[in-house]
Amino acid sequence: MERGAPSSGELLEIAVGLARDAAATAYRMRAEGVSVAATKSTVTDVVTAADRAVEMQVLDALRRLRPADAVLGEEYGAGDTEVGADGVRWILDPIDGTVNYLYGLPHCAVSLAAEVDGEVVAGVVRNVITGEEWTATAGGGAWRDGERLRCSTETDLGQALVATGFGYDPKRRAHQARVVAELIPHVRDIRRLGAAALDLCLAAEGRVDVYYEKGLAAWDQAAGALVATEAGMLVAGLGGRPAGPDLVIAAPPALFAPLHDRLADLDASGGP
Ligand code: LIP
Repeated sequence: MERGAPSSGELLEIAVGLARDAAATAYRMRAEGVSVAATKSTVTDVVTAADRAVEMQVLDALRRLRPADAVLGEEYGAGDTEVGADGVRWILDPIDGTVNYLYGLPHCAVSLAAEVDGEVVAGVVRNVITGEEWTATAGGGAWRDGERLRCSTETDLGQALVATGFGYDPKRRAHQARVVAELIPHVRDIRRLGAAALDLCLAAEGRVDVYYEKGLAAWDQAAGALVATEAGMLVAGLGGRPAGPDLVIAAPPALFAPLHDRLADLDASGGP
């Protein structure tokens, strides 16, 4: 960590404060009524006024608190190669699970991670509706509401509850559905909850055993992946690659290889 960079604890404190304010704004705007402001990659890839308002709120606050830092946000981007003077970049998903938010399903969250010199060192995921809050720092463990988290101890893939998701592109969805159809006879069951950041946090505390998904952006998984890792999970892609848009796999050590190999056989990182 470069001299002058704040500690991961200091970055987490900033992240938690901003995430709580952001979640409060998203909650209020939901109560006031929410509608689709625009669509992005496909007609089902929606953005609401709340996604934009929350991102602007966090961006403005970071510009006040840490003007030299870079911010990569889902809605306004910011040129993801820029980092600030002391190597800090923030990675923000203002509302992960936007479709759930639109439909009023209580599985949507503000996700904010702090990266120093390319390594995510602090992260918070706050459920907008339930108020549940997961936090982690690199080497400092994963926590929810003051309780230290440990992932599932399941060792049999056949008994594993698997969370996963589908993209917005119909061709990709068809490929992902084929993978799920082939996988489902070999696991306990599948859960499609609709927000990667929360899915990773639920996996971190064993409310599902494993999670995988193709097509995630950095903002979908940065904070949740740190929470999962600090709870004892292995979080990676296929073939020794890091977790990324090709595939994110999060599993306890005993389940990582069997899940990895099954997903590799099913070409889970392939398709459109
Ligand atoms: C969502 C992810 C989810 C995925 C959805 C979507 P968004 O992010 O969190 O895991 O299955 O297709 O990408 O669009 O709500 O920020």
